[in-house]
Amino acid sequence: MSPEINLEKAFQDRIDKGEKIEPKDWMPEKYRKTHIRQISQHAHSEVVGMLPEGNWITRAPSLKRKCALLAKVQDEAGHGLYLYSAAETLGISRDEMIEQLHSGKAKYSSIFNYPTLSWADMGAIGWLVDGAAIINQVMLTRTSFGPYARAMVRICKEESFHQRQGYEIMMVLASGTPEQKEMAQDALNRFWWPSMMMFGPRDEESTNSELSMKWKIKRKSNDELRQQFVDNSVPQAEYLGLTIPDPDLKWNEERGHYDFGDIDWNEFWQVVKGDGPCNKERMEARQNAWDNGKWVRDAAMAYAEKQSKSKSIAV
Ligand code: FAQ
Repeated sequence: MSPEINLEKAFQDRIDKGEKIEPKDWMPEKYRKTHIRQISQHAHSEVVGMLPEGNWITRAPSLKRKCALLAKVQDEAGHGLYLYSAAETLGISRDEMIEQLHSGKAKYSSIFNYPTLSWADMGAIGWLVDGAAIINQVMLTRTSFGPYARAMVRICKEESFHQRQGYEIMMVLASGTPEQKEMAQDALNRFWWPSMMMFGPRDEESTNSELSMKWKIKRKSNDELRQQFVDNSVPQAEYLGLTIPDPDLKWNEERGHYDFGDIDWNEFWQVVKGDGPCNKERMEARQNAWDNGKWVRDAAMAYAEKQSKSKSIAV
């Protein structure tokens, strides 16, 4: 057996035993690359995900709502930072990851390319988008790469606060005036299908799943997680007195799950490929933030250099 095959076998044995892989451990090049791809895309999603909600901070209906939304958006920046740091342990720099986002080489979640048209969208995002994110991310707290799994523990706790604040906004609107209830229903109508798409393509079209399952990066498939999301969301919508916009949604006694209608995969791929309602606007906002923040990065670097020079003189 060649030394490379031996290493691969020992690596797979560790994964099968449920051991965590740490940054300095030997790993197949493809495992390293897959993690850089997934973790950096996840980080980009958190950072781009701040934009649709940031849009509503100045227009939140009360001081209490403004504080909660501000805290949520700040948490998302924090999630981006933990995740960029976890990816950096695999030998890629933050600058390279940002460059890949700006050039379109790296993706970010399709969901953040939809506009936020009313205050109810803040409720729908918290309830559905964070709800979908938690289902996917609880699985990731047990992923095989140590720094990613550990980052996900704290992220999941914060996402669960986000989900509750969103659902509470929906509860208040859904039990408010007829106009408020209508706003809540409209937000559900617009965010339901894009939230279903967050889990990625159907299993048979998920190109990365086979290896990711073998390496326990993913522990449940895209379709399994999507089903879990539907099963969780239906009673929540019923409690709100709102209707999920899917005429084919019905309980299947035999499967013990809800059946649901077809997802528009053409729309999904169009959005992923850069042609969704807000892709251009989102990338412009990120590029501008990067350009306008250059003086801050330069000043921080100059300060760090000055500090290290004065330390070396003192020694
Ligand atoms: N959007 O082979 P698969 C959040 C791509 S965080 C865009 O199944 P994989 C918090 C995929 O990259 C939300 N692209 O891929 C928050 C691949 O292309 P590639 C983000 C997508 O990686 C809430 C191709 O399709 N969460 O919401 C999408 O095995 C509120 C084939 O797909 C994460 O990133 C999509 N929806 O499974 C923030 C979690 N789906 O890369 C603010 C970590 C698939 O080969 C406000 N990521 N693609 O060129 C994951 O768990 C996985 O990466 C999946 C996709 C499940 C997203």
